[in-house]
Amino acid sequence: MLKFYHAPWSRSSSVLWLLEELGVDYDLVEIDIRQEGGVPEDYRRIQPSKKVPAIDHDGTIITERAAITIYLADRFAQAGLAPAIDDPIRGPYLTMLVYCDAVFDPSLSAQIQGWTYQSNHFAFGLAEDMINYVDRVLTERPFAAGDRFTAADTQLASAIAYTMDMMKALPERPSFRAYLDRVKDRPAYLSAAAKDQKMAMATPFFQKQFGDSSTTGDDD
Ligand SMILES: N[C@@H](CCC(=O)N[C@@H](CS)C(=O)NCC(=O)O)C(=O)O
Repeated sequence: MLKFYHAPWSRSSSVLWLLEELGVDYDLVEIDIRQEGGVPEDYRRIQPSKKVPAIDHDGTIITERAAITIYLADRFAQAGLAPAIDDPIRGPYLTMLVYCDAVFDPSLSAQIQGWTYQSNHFAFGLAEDMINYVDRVLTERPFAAGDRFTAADTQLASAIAYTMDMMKALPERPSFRAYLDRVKDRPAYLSAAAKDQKMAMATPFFQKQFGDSSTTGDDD
């Protein structure tokens, strides 16, 4: 049995997309990370920092989004989203997949927080270097690892879509836009997005957010 611990519109949304791509059965356990008072303490036995995503596959718990993505793509290899060990794109695949959480996410978060530092102060380096590197990668090849869609794209495209389109933190670059255009009509992407939206709109946090804004709109 595969249990997936998830919160809509969060970093675990890339894993939801991956699960849809893989076409496997899973039980979704929703963790309301935005609830008042925080995530209940008993979730810590699944994820040590009480974060999503996490999975429990036949009793084995796996945490950390990159590890979960590698695990699922390899374990359900019939979907063809994990380049084989001897595939020439296995190296770029692992690099980009891990890069998303080890460099993209923390360096951009540091920039959003307004941190001032030098590249050698932190393992993830500078956001500016990350942005130029991802731009170069996506100018040189159509997908994260090479010429075909892999599980690394569920990570990279989710990261770009969220930070460029929703947060407006990642600068718009033609390579980023063209890349999102290449993945946005995938049936698994669309079905994951629809599931996520439905779940998000059923959470008190987003109901309050969107409810409040529509009330404001009525008053105008
Ligand atoms: N290192 C974790 C980070 C996951 C993470 O940051 N998850 C966020 C969702 S966007 C979370 O659960 N936040 C809830 C909290 O910090 O209380 C991973 O890669 O899986």
